[in-house]
Amino acid sequence: MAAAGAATPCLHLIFHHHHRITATLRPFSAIHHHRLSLLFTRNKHRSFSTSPEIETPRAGRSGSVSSPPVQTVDYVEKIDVNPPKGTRDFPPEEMRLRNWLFNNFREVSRLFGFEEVDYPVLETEALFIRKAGEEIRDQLYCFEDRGNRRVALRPELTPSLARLVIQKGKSVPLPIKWFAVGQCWRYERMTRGRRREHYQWNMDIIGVPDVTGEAELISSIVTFFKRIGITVKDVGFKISSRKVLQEVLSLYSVPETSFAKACIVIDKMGKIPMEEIKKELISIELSNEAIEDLLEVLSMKSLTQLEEKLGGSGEAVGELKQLFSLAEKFGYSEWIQFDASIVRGLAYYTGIVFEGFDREGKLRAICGGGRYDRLLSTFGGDDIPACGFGFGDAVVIELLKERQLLPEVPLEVENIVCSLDPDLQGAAAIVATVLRGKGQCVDLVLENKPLKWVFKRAARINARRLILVGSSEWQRGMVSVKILSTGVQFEVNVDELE
Ligand code: 4HR
Repeated sequence: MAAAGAATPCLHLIFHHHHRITATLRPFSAIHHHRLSLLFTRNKHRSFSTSPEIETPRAGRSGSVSSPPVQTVDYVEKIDVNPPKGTRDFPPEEMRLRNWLFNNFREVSRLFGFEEVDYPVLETEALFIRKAGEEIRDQLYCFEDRGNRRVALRPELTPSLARLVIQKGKSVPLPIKWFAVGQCWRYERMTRGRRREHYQWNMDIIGVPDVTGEAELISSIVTFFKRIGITVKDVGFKISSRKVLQEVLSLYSVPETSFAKACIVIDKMGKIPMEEIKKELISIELSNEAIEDLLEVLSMKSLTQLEEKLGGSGEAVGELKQLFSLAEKFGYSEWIQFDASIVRGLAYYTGIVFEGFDREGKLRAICGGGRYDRLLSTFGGDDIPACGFGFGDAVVIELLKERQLLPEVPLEVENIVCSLDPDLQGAAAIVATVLRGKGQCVDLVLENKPLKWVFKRAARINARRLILVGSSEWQRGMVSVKILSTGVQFEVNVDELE
């Protein structure tokens, strides 16, 4: 290292809070000596920390600009190489698996005629504030931005969809059939190693009031499962309707505002003690009588049993029957079962609700969805009947692992191009460009490497062909092509490469 006082310029990295790094070129002599020893100490495993007394002065600190001061350090320590708590990196193998999964999401959505959409990961907090006591609200990853706006990382995609549908207004013809695959966030203070982000696949139908909508959505998920090798032996769907609860509660003059709250409480059954559930139901003005009746209905697993209780003329039974009848036509009857205990944990569902579960009962719900006919008016828009589902990226991967159905997704670069001489690096670039122009994937060897190294790399990237650029062939406008599966080798004119 240059001696202190010498005028050797050095890259001076300043790590700021809020993930900003600035780099300035300063002469070494300008840096205080005791800090110098902390520059580029890459092998010392000191943890990175900020030093509050070292701050860059910022304009307006005394009042006019109210964003928080940015803390800086002017030494470089080895950073924590792990991603932030609860988040994941996707190195190449994981990224290939993720792309495989997402491609299946996308291909199935397109099979059903849905259009892809996306929204910002960051939304205004107000979009996600509902007053029904949902878990999603308690875990909202929200904060104030530097312009004092309350914002949140989206915990789900449906509110953004609703926002966009209202924004588009009458300019979009109904029904809308949209799908999205997006990262969603949650923030739990108590993180028992739990993840804070996941990707969710959503399909939504806006403008269809009939259960044909829900039937179509379930059909698309069944299609997806089949495509990835998951069968009716592995998973099923439990289906109910919130109208079942509505019809029971309507017998007991329960306030309208208690309905969503009751659903959120009931969704916690099996997760918290029954005594807690009852207490919470009493606190939202349900009588003991109503609670008893509710619990009786919630235990029902057959539609005939439900019909005996509620009668055959109500909407709940009617819609459920229609859905089971449509399932026969779609061909997925075996995949679905009525289960009155399914209510789902989101406040906005109004009708049919469903969830995908693994039949071994080891995993959390794989996906879930339902009808939400009144969400738009909660944002000040005109209501349009709607239904949709969310399908996370994590549980299905666990299931595939469990069933040993996880695919090998190999890296596939068809061609590896290599010059046999440093002077032919340009020629190799020409060859690679010709091939890429014809849509062929090429890994171009960018340094002079021994052939042994090239073969090893070819094997790693699963190349089918090795293209060698040697001087005698190149002088004739030719290259050597070796088919790696057979070892067959021949010469080809550069323009005739396919
Ligand atoms: C989850 C939900 C919402 C956001 C982030 C995560 Br991880 C897990 O179900």
